[in-house]
Amino acid sequence: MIGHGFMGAAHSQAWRTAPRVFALPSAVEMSAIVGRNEAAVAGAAAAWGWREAASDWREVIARDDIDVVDIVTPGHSHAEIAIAALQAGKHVLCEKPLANTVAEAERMAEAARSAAERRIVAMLGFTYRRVPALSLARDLIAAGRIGRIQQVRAAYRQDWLVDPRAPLSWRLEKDKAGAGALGDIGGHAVDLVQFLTGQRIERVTGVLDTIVTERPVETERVGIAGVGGDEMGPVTVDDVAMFTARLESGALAGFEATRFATGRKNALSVELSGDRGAIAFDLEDLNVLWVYDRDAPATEQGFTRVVVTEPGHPYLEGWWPAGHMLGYEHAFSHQVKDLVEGIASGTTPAPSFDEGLHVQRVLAAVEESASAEARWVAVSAGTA
Ligand code: SOE
Repeated sequence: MIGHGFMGAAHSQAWRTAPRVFALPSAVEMSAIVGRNEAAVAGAAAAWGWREAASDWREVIARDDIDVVDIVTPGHSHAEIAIAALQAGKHVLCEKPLANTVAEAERMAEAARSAAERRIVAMLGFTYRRVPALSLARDLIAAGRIGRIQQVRAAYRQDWLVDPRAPLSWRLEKDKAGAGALGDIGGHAVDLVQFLTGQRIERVTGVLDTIVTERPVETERVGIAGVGGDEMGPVTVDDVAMFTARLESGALAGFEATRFATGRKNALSVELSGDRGAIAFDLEDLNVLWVYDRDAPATEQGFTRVVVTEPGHPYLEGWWPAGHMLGYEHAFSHQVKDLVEGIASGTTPAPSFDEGLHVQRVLAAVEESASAEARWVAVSAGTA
């Protein structure tokens, strides 16, 4: 594993747990975790169960006893590490976003395509696809249960930046994060809509906003928000992104990504309206899927609350007896399960780097639209 922040913890827990919960085709050994801060990476290795801590990722990926490289660093280093690892013949799991720019993402996708010819797997960590309720939603939609999708609403709302004194952590620096709410959480919403509908986004129009333009420079990294001092620095990314998109089918989707939704902690919500029914989900209630069936009798119309905790539901076979809930961390174990199975069979589990590249292109198109002055159309006063 390269990196040892919040995502390092989430992925480490999954590497430890998945082999205990699911019957995997290969054994998992947590060999080495890599970071530049020697004391911090040694602490992470001890806390999360990695056999050794190391400081040079190039040395580690060159080793014969390493088969898989899991990249959990900020986006600006993904391309260099992932391409080097694939070229060294290692399977790669890369945390989202695939990269910070379309150019980097294109090079990564190319490296993944050529690695696939050698049965080397490159998987991207849009982990929410593996929340059981969302996997179930995808299955229902693919089976035609809501018919032709005519409209989609997707939002990822958090509020950890509402406080103007919240420090300037790396997620607010364009050179490290690539984009703000748009790239960090808007990318999840884009991936999810494309995953659920099975359709790509073809066109977008959007606006971006930075509500707090200066923040205290981070003095200590703690969690995602960090700790700030007296020195101030500029915020170089968006706080809020709102955009509309056309899917391949022509259906319209509305998106919002924000860290300023006061009171919303981790609310990734999606609602898909079809001509036979509808499906709705909110990550803040992640064991539940709302399903609406237009064919139900008129006297029984309404969204049905499906509790996704039964052994027949996706990924539930490995966990608790029927009716027992899962949380945020479980989807990471599902990701490890699918990755290890993919490696054993020589097939890349979705999402592939190509899918990540398309998400990157969507985000870049939103940025381009947001920077084009022509997008604003004044509403004329009129007389009627
Ligand atoms: C912070 O916005 C964050 O941790 C994202 O970086 C993750 O991708 C998301 O899963 C939760 O929120």
